[in-house]
Amino acid sequence: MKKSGFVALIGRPNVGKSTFLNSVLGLKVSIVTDKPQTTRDRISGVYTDERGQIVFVDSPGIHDPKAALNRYMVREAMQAMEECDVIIHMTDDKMFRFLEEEVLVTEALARAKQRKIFVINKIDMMTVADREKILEWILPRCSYDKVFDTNAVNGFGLEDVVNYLFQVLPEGPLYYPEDYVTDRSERFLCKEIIREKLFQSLREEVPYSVAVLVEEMRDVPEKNMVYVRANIYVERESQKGIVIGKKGEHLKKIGRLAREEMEFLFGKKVYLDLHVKVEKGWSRKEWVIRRLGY
Ligand SMILES: Nc1nc2c(ncn2[C@@H]2O[C@H](COP(=O)(O)OP(=O)(O)OP(=O)(O)O)[C@@H](O)[C@H]2O)c(=O)[nH]1
Ligand SMILES: [Mg+2]
Repeated sequence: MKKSGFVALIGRPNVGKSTFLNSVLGLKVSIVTDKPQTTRDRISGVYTDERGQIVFVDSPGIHDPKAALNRYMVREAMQAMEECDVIIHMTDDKMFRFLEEEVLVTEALARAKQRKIFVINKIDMMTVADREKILEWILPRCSYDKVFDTNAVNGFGLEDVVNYLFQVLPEGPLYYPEDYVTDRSERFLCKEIIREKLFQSLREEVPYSVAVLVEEMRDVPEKNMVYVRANIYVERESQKGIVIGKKGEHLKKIGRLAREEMEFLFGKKVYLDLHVKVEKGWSRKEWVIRRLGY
């Protein structure tokens, strides 16, 4: 009999949840940037070996949601937590700087009945004393079955987490085929790749005003190529100018970076057709975020 189950990655924004998922899988399924609130949706990443299958569910960082988009993000995180067998609560070296968000995470965790493990990520950024301070604060507030130290970038500690999960998960079926890595479609991955390049290169409020929708995606067999047409939505006319850049240079750069990554993903040439549109104040409107896929 094999082991299997669902494991939710929960934490404040920017602690390294998506990096952790990609590192465990050895494959990028969830986008990563140096900015908080990068991930907006739940994304499953499926890890399979001879012991069984772990379905990791990456989730948006928990924060105080003000706009409609942010409420959607936090709902996604809460749902990931409800539907899992084990919760990984991840934190990082900036915990005390963003303590209000950490409190939101621990409050949500206190309501969850599942087995919880605490992962102190970015251990490379901490002293032994920093680590102790984190544990002193967290342990009286929440009960964990186990604590792990990790560096999600270089992979330190990840194997220990996976080994432990296989110990505690129940016997069960493989939920997905053995070669399956994510529940998300190629269309979704394309939209996220474009959003990652935008998120990485834009500043201040602009990344948070960006949404991407893939309008068309089709194979062009005679050219052994994939054609992708996507719209980039921003909230204001001035942001459209920023995304396009002087003489279109910025949009061209985004397009090149995204196309290269899609070509790697699909193993063939990609023609990427990008358009920028203004959808006034979209992130604050419940009905518009739904139209944009949230
Ligand atoms: N030094 C160091 N940096 C890390 C580590 N893990 C992740 N990072 C960096 O932390 C930043 C945030 O990583 P993400 O994986 O996007 O974080 P996240 O928790 O998914 O963030 P949200 O999606 O915004 O909630 C990136 O710049 C990563 O390269 C680590 O162990 N050590
Ligand atoms: Mg993330």
